[in-house]
Amino acid sequence: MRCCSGKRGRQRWRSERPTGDLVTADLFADQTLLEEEFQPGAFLLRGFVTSSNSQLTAQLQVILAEASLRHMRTPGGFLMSVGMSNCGAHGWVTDRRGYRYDPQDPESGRPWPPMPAPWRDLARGAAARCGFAHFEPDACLINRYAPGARMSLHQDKNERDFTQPIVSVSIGLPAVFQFGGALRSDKALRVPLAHGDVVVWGGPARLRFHGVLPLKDGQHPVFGSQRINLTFRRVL
Ligand code: MD6
Ligand code: FE
Repeated sequence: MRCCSGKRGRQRWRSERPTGDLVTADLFADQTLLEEEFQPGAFLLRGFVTSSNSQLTAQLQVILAEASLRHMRTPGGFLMSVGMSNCGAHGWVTDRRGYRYDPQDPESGRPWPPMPAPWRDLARGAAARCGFAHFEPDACLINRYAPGARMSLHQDKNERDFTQPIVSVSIGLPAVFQFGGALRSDKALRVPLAHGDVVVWGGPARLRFHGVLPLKDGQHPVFGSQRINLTFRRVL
């Protein structure tokens, strides 16, 4: 496994995080690597989220009151098991006409709610940590997984500039992220994601197929029986 910032071949442990907020241990007892480049261009930052759960809850509440979660239809007509909404200048939508970004919520005809500044800062910080210094997200897709919900293997390719990474934040119940290859049929790696983990995805990994296995039932002490995923992108 390679490290995600600085020189290749060097691993970075939580004690090296510049924030200095976690100085208790170099390693977890199980030697879990906290930051790793699990495939070239794909980075996992475990526990990178520092916002409190009450901040996250309040920010989500504001956005979802304005643009509620909904199950969108794929161009092929299937109803997605994941509930979705957006914030920021552009929102990802799908319907019978196809996948695209829309500056307005098609359900309300209004612009999507603004992206909270702490969310934008979190996404920029995670990207910078992985070598993507100038990431300025203009879209944040909010995905809500109830137990059983899944996301089948897909590529993220509705954005204009593939030199820009995607930053993905996991909240609530754990999930298994699938990370495949350049073809849908390529064998996929399974990456467990927990509350507070961030995945940064760019460079040679940018167009890899990826997905999420059906969410296992469970209870998160704050977020209950669901997983929320925030994916930050640069659309235009
Ligand atoms: C999810 N994530 O984790 C779905 N795409 O709920 C994605 O589809 C995704 O996490 C691109 C990069 C990172 C991701
Ligand atoms: Fe994706």
